[in-house]
Amino acid sequence: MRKLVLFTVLLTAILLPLSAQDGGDDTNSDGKPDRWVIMSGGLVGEIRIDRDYNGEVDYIVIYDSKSEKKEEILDFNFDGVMDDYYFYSSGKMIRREIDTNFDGKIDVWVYLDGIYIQKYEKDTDFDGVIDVTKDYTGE
Ligand SMILES: [Ca+2]
Ligand SMILES: [Ca+2]
Ligand SMILES: [Ca+2]
Ligand SMILES: [Ca+2]
Repeated sequence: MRKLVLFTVLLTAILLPLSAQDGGDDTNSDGKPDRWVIMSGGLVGEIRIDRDYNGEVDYIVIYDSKSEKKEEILDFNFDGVMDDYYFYSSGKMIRREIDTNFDGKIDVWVYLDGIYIQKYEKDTDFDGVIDVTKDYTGE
């Protein structure tokens, strides 16, 4: 009997923080959650934010196992579809992918070394085929 009580207490202790996390934080006190922190292996794995408080996540930051920022995803025009992707390696931005016409498909790819652009590719007519490439590394 004693074991069962202990088990129940433990279970409650484990479940409570989890369910609170699922609900997210209400940072603007409007009664609706707008910030979610997803833990992974005891570390923050992901943060999701609803920047315009409409109930839809429009900004996500993903961290790697060393707590370094790995990826940032943004819904720039708040239409519910992510359109701006930032990829990082060792704290430096290495790539950015943008859906500039908001049709759900990436049409600009930028390759960087931190702040310096090395190369970019564009699909200017949005047919899914890259038609402009500029490489700064070979010049
Ligand atoms: Ca809120
Ligand atoms: Ca939103
Ligand atoms: Ca969007
Ligand atoms: Ca596009």
